[in-house]
Amino acid sequence: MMTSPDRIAAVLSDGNRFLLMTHKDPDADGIGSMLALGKSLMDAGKEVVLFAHEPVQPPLDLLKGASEIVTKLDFERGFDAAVALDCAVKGRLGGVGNHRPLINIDHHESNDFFGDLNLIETGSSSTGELVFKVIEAGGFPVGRDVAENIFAAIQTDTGSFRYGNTTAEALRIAADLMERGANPWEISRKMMDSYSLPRLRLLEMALGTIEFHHEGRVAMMILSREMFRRAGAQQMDSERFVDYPRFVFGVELGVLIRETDENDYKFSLRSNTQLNAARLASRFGGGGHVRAAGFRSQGSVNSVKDGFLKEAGRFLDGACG
Ligand SMILES: [Mn+2]
Repeated sequence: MMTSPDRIAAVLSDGNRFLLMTHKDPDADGIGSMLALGKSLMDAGKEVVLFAHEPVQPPLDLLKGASEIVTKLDFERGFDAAVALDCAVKGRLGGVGNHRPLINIDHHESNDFFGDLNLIETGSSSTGELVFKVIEAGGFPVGRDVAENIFAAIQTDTGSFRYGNTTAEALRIAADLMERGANPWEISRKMMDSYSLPRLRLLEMALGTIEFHHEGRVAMMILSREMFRRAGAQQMDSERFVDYPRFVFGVELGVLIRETDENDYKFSLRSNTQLNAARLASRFGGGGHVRAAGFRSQGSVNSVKDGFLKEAGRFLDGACG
């Protein structure tokens, strides 16, 4: 059952000690939402523990307050509630997801309402936007750092206010955040435009791998571990590369395949107009949003690729979707 921002704000008002977390391999929406809600609650006099599974990677480490995130938990003291942010399935929280009561705040179409309280709005641009609504409902403080982190969450999840999830409401909230001190130019330079040299090298290699299928309606980019090694790049450095194949005229579905381990691949899907990427990803045990989704697949590169292209073809032909 869906929980209102008011109800969640009331639980946060009543409690004193909270554990905040996001999914593994977090993005700016996950980390930005966590930092924003955390700082706002701290400014309201609450005790907050910010947890991530791994140390926060660049450029997310540039978000205000990122240095306060811990990767180990002291289990001696309990929490009044744990809050999972931007996480579609409980499995992506690991063991920390077992804390109760658990508040689930997210906007993924594939969210399965795993929390005790669930604020799930698939029409919301980002989890950051939902966090803003909870903060407003609770009357918790929105200082400059909070405004910046929510802005960063909305900006990155909407691809700088371009993707189909860009709503009038998201723009209104962004304007409100600007009035509270968020600077779009500064934040986008930090979060979107801060290419390291390894990222640029990796992009150069990635562009060379683009191939077209299904009469040019699917464009696919493949990154091997060897390419990451040669570029000196991290997984995070390939963020948003999947946009490049999608940008090509006539392409409906852009695909990025990343080799994460021996015979282990991570697929990122981006669709332009019709294809439901979340539904296509769910055929392979993944999920996400209508225009942006992903999944993992095991096997040789050719078998995972062929299996995917076959299913993608059925979706393009309108047999599914
Ligand atoms: Mn998100």
